[in-house]
Amino acid sequence: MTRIAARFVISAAQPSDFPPPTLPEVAVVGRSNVGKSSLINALVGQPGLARTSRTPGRTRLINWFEVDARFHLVDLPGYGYAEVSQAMRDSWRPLIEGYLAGRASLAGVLLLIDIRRGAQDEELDFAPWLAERAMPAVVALTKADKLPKNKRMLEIRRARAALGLSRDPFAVSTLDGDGIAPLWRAVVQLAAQPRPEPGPAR
Ligand SMILES: Nc1nc2c(ncn2[C@@H]2O[C@H](COP(=O)(O)OP(=O)(O)O)[C@@H](O)[C@H]2O)c(=O)[nH]1
Ligand SMILES: [Mg+2]
Repeated sequence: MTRIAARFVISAAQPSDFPPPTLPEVAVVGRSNVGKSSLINALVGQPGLARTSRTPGRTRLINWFEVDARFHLVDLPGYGYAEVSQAMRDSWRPLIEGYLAGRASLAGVLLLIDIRRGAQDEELDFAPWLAERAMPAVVALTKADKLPKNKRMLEIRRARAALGLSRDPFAVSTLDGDGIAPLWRAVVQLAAQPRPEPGPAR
């Protein structure tokens, strides 16, 4: 595999800090601790690029990474972590939803779901929200190494049915690298595909 040149661009806590929408973006979305940062590192092959954490709910910032000077991977703060205060969740929601709804350069979303938990309320709400906005999305089930291969297949089918996907979600593991290469190809495709109706510039 050719080496991918990825670098950290900027962190933002509010829209006024977002970088200019110069490159197409793929936003990585999912519950806190689902493996967003680990997956970004695995996809670009740079272990220390995005900060991973054993303490769920720590990231409150949106982090931009530039990939091969062609597109941005965007690490969004995780939702749905119970031990985070209501006030903090109230401040996250407008940031994340504002980003997703208004970012002109957003080419698509990579939605991550822990393979052992499957799609829950947040994902079941989020999938139609994306569909209503005609937002291209790729779904990946993370931490596949936690399940034997036959159980993975079952969870792939279950998530596909629950979310009404037109194709199987990817099953990936950053631990053993399973599924990373095919997911990477899908992410690159997502980034290369212009959106039919871009929203207002932000
Ligand atoms: N077993 C396993 N653990 C993982 C995998 N990916 C991430 N983790 C672990 O899950 C925890 C949360 O990962 P992180 O990437 O920080 O999640 P984020 O909060 O969604 O960004 C860390 O302890 C990771 O080491 C995986 O594929 N397999
Ligand atoms: Mg993270």
